[in-house]
Amino acid sequence: MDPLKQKFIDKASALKAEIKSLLREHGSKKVDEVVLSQVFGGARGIKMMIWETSNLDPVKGIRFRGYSIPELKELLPTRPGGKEPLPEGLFWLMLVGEIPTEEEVKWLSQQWTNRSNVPEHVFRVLDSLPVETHPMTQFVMAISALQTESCFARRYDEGIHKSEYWDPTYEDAMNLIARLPRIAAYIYRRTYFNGDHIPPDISQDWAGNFGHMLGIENDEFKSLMRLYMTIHADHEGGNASAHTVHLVGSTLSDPYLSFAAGMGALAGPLHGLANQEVIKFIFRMLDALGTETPSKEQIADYVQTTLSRGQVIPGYGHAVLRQPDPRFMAQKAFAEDYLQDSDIVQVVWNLFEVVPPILQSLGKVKNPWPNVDAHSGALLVHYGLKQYSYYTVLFGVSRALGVMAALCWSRALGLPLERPKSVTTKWVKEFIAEQ
Ligand code: FAM
Repeated sequence: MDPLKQKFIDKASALKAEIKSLLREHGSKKVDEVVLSQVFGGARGIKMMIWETSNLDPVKGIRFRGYSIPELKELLPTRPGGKEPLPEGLFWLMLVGEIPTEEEVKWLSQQWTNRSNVPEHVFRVLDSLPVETHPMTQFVMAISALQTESCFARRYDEGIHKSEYWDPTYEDAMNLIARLPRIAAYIYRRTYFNGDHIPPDISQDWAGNFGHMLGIENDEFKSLMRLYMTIHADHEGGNASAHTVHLVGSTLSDPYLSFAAGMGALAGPLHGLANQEVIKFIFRMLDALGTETPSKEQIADYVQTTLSRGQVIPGYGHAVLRQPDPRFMAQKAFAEDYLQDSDIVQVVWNLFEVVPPILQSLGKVKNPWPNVDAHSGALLVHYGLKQYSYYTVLFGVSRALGVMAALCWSRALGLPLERPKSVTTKWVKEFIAEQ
């Protein structure tokens, strides 16, 4: 058995036994109380699932297995001489809870290279779609087409014992992650470059090779891709894409179909599509103002006009966070290191000053601060990746790392079918009347 798989099942078996005795002793302890406004309000804050790979603190932001993004930048292996962490290292950490060595990360990079072959029929499915099909639609369809390769579906069909579900889930997770950059790059090149595809360079790491296949041969851009793929990977379990993968996976739908479903959730403008919406918002603002370098006053006016039209300011606000998103701050730090002089980055920084007080003044926005999506587009534009309809695909490739690691845990821990309770408003009225 491969060393990561062995490590994973050793850890998961130990935790499974621990959970069993924990539930035997404390299973009836109350962990939460639900009020009516939460039932009508998108289930905000209700503790209702297990997600081992990361945890989101409203003030401190995301912690991957307890580590903050600045800590990961210190601790995770990088390319020789590089500054940004390799996403391979984050996957290892999320899967087994340990910071990997350089050797272990090298091994994982090689594994993903070995597993990266995408069957021809997936490209044929993509090529049959109109080229103007939204890249996220193409992404979902390609992942669904790839489901023919699912080890889980095949083993289930053959009658696998439920104690072994984790094994083909791990295989599918590793194979899917390995194949995603090729699929995502294919979508980019067919949509915007007339199908002028770039073959993989197997000497590169996972994110570096992705950058190469996109066609942006720039070391700084590849560093950005390593950072981008690391910080977008996981945001605990309740966000829409992660929760969808978790829910669909709980039916024992295989990892490919579960991930495709999650990508449908990521494609919503209140979630992952916000990264395209932010840059669209910025481009439209610059267009409307007739300048690349608007003043803070001009930006403030434009923001107010947007709000008065009943539209949200994309990239701002969050269902859980109550401080500037550390993922925004990590990208800001990258921009401070590499591209201080970029006009579009300056616009993002001016928005960071202007938007929060305006949102605060509305009196209803719980978090006026920027989230991860407020910064990413400006960095991509700087390096020439200006086709913003594509941005959510990048987010999706990264998100696979977290949700696939978490899915391995769900199957190894034997988590059951998820099935919360819904009620009707009639039930609510009767409930109130009985109080
Ligand atoms: N601009 C204008 N209004 C906003 C706002 C924003 N950026 N963020 C929140 N609000 C409004 C919100 O629409 C709601 O108004 P109504 O009561 O009139 O419906 C009110 O403030 C209270 O909302 P909340 O409790 O503060 O936020 P929610 O938890 O309901 O929603 C978000 C959270 C993320 C959906 C919301 O802040 C939003 O729409 N932001 C813009 C879209 C965005 O950037 N999404 C990306 C989130 C990201 F981190 C990700 O998933 N990738």
